[in-house]
Amino acid sequence: PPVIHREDYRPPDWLVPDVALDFALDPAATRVTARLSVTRSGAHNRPLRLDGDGLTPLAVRIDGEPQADAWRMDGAALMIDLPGDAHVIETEVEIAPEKNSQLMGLYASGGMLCTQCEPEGFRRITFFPDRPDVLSRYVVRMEADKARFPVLLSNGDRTDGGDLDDGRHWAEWRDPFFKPTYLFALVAADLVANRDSFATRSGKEVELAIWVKPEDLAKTEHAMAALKASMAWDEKAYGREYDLGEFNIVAVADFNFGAMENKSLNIFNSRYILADPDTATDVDYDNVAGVVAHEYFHNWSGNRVTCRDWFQLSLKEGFTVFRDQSFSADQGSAAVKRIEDVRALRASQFPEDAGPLAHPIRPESYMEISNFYTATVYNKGAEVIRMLHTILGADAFRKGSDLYFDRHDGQAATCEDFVTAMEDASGVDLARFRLWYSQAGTPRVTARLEHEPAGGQARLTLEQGVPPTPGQPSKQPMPIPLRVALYGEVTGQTFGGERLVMLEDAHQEILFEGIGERPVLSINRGFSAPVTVVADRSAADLAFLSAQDDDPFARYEAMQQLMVDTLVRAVALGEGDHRPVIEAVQETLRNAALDPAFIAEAVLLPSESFIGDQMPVVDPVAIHLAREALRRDLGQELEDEWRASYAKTHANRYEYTPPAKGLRRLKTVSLGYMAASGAPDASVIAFRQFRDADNMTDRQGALGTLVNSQWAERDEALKLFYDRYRGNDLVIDKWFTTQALSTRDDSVAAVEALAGHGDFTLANPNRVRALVGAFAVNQKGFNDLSGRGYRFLADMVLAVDKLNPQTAAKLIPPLGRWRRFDEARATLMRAELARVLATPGLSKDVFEQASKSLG
Ligand code: HT7
Ligand code: ZN
Repeated sequence: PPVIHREDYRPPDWLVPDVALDFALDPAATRVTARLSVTRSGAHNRPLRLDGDGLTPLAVRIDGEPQADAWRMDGAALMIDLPGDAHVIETEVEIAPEKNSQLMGLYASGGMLCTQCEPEGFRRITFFPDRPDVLSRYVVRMEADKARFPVLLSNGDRTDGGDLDDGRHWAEWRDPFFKPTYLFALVAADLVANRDSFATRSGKEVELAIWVKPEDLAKTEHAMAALKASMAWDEKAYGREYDLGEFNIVAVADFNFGAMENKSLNIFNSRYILADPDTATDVDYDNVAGVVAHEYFHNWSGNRVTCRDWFQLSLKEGFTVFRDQSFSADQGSAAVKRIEDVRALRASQFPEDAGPLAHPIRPESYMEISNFYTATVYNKGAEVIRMLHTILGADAFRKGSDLYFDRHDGQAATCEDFVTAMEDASGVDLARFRLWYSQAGTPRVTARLEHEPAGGQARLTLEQGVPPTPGQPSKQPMPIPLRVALYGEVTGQTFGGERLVMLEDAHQEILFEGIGERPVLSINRGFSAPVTVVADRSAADLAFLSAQDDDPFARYEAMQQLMVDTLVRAVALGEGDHRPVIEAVQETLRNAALDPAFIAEAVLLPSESFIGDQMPVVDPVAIHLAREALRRDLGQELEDEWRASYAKTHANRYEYTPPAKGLRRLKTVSLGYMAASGAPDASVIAFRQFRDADNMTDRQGALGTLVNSQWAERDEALKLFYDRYRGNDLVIDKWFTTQALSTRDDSVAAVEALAGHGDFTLANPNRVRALVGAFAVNQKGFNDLSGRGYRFLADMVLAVDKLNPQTAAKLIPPLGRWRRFDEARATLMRAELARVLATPGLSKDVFEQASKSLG
């Protein structure tokens, strides 16, 4: 497949200021008539190129005249030579939504018809210049069978509609805002709405509606509350008001991603809309609010100001993730939210940055853009925006975002435009900061602190290096903002509080004066930069920080580092000294001043995959054994504390509030340690929590512990869970995932068997991710030396690719980690990648990921 390069960008030859679309909707055969007003842009005589994908033109008219030979096909695109500078082009095509298993373009899901156009799905609906820098005003007319599809929605406001003969009806929608194709949406369905309204700060009333199946209506309250909170937050935090009279959200069961920010008609994967206490965990509730906020915030960061080309994806995604993270931090514990976000970054983005698929947040090339909706573009992109916020300060950052929105409203902009606006508004030179957009790889910062007691000085020596990544063998030093504090080891006080150190060079020294006692280094507080810090601090210093640091993230980080150091040593030597970790965890558990939600995060051991990331060669079995041994010792040595903590958190009636969530989290974490201790009554306690739970957080928490065990109650719990929720797809997804993540020795066999279960289907991306995606992060099961895990994944990639290439391609990265493993596993993984690549008829999505992964 051809490779597209960022440097080859050329502005469009033809613009399409206005478009009228007419849909005669039918799942088997939908007729699409498109009327495009096109205008030549610049002085050239190049033809009009209308992208298409799988379309055959049934009619082409130019200025009302049918044309037989004034056009030609160039591959899948329709090319028309036009004499004048402005014309009206009409095309007609027929598409079959019910045969669309890729879920891109117009497709059928659960009896409804809906669209997904980002990034290049619009060309599967009609011929059009399908690129984000062609902005148009849309008028959409659609007609459909009224009984099957009583609800007809599109972007903007509904302007007209009525009944037709033969039981059909029609509706017309107009969107006054110029938008690119990827923000177009249409829904025809039999749904009901949770309706509400929101008064903007300038007094405009916005009608809100969340459309779902009738049986799901009661599960939309949380999403509606989140939507209204997001609308208010964007006004307050960024001065951004909503701009239309309607805002619709539709929940869909089959969806390739989390949700889509189509102008005023957001379409959501139903897992990010539906929530009630019986079926959704606290994490699900948080995700619903976060994704609702994310899509709503795109109305400004993405829609009003969009992207010039897909290389600029992080312009809207990185910024919008930063905005949704800030929103969520404001809704509950900011400290816990930061810990969760950093954990997610380390779980998905750091490995990406260290592997064969590494790319800068603004990539330089791609074969298939869908492969670049990555943790790097989204999450590292958000960290880059966060660093700007840290470097400029909140006020200058806000001036910069105001300038960016004002300057580029209605335009398709670039990452460069964003940085320039920040620079212009703040007066801060960001020339070198731009390296964060062009260089891939996670910078590694080493820090050494030396104390000269006689002179009362401390010297902090910092060095940075960015590892080589594909296509970038050597890198320049980047500006890295590090929030730093020095603590007196005896007094427990900081010397002068926190300071922001800008590490600009490869090597830098910072002198601290007035340091009268041995200082302990607290660095990268709040995770101020997305880097790996190697600070060579003793176990005693880390324990001290885990108990004393006044920055909650730094406190958490110190505990994690202590645990990682202990585990890495244990893997290398076969045994380790668990005492320092046990004492530090005990101190945290006993600290009544701490938020239970924070305690629950702080006492959790790092994941097996994160431990592996710290080692030259990953040994999944040794890591699992070392981690389990530490879990067991923590469980046994602190048994009284876990029991006390469980008892304290147990007797709680369900409510969805930050304190109640924290107690639930600590309860299940305590249960896990009680089980790890081998306490004979742990199975009874776990089963009781499972059986008596009045909410899904407690039920699933207990099920996770049961599923990892050899207890007799395990199978009974799985059966009870399945029987209770049979038919509820989102909960049955949890049933699959919990088993896919099991740490038992039989997990590969269990997952293979589950792929043959009657409820497993390759057609639904949520189900594929729930079983196959989850299993691929199960370090022990997936990396089974038999190679069965790798074979299973490759088989699934090939099977899913026939239906849905985007979903198939997303399953590949775990196989690309072969360089990190021993020779035997690496050989097995490479063989599976080679087998995938040798398969005829591969999609370009899978080809790109598999070929890059094989290297
Ligand atoms: N901007 C949206 C991206 C998206 C997407 C990308 C590829 C394939 C399907 C997709 N559905 C939605 C989601 C977001 O970031 O808000
Ligand atoms: Zn987004």
